[in-house]
Amino acid sequence: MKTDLIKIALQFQLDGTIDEVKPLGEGFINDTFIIKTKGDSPSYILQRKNKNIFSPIPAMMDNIEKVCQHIKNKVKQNGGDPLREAMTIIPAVDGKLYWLDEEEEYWAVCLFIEDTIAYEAAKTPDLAFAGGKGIGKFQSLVSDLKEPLVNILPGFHDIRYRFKQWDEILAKDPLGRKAMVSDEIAWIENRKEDMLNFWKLVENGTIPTRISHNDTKINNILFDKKGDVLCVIDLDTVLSSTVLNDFGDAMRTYTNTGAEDEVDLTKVSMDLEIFRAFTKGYLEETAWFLTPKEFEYLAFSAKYITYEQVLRFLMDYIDGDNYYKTKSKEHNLVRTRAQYKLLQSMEEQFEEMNKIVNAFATL
Ligand code: GN1
Ligand code: MG
Repeated sequence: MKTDLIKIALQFQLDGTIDEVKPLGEGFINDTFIIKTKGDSPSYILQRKNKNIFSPIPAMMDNIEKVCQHIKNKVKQNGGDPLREAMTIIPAVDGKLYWLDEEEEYWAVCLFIEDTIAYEAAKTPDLAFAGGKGIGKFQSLVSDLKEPLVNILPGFHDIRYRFKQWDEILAKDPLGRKAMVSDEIAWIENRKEDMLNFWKLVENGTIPTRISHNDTKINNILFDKKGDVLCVIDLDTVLSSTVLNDFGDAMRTYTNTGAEDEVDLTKVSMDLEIFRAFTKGYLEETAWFLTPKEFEYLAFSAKYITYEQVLRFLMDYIDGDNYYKTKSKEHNLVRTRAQYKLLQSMEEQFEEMNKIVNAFATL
């Protein structure tokens, strides 16, 4: 049955009269639409939230609302515009932060922020510097949020949990794809210990747990026309973990000279100048609260999250493409190889990356 998007949009407290509802963007997880209204009324973002991944959705929406309200209060105190510098969740007509349809699908709406740009790549150091400041500012703004968040994604960036999933999926091998990817499997196995050693420091508290975004890829940030970060979006994954996840995931996307699913691997590498610019912006906003251990592992976090992404794409490929939306049969494998090329490039430049972090850390 075709989903009646207008009917769904009408379940929310919107201003104005709906003109049209149409698909927006290319998210891998949720389905996203824009609700256009007539005249001067605002536009809205409508999302079908993926209940197979985020669970329970009502708790996720509560998390998002807590974070948004916290940021809005700070923005107001600083004389900013809370409707542009933070996401605004629009409740359903019954006051809930989501609407559950007859097919048990969860929908949520937020205000569309006009005159912004979302980038797929950081083409210039200036943009990377602004992105670093934006993510750093976000972390700094939520660093004193006292209200607890529900962990709706247990184990999200926890490599021990990912290895558990990995072992299960390799044992099942539902489509018999395992035999075709023995090189790729070795990429994962060879680095297992290194990754677990890092994660142990998070588990034993040597690296602190703080509120973090956990999905800081470049297109989850809205820039204004001047090139500054206006607002961090896609807050579905906000939870308590290490803030290094955010630095690492940003570096995975900002520094990549190719696409996440690049077929021509000669195009994929880590751009050290972009790394330098992002790190500078990020540390300008976060150096005041980061501990020496967090500084020490900043560069490593880029390798960690990129490695995790190689694992997640490969695991989804072997599992039969159940998690990420794919455009072709081999899409997850293409993504695996492209992310692995990026990981290798980071490994080659690791010493330089550490030097950059150290240079800014001592400023
Ligand atoms: C997903 O939802 P989106 O496209 O912003 C994924 C991230 C991955 C990313 C890979 C909840 O992000 O963890 O890094 O794809 N989000 C979830 O591009 O799994
Ligand atoms: Mg997104």
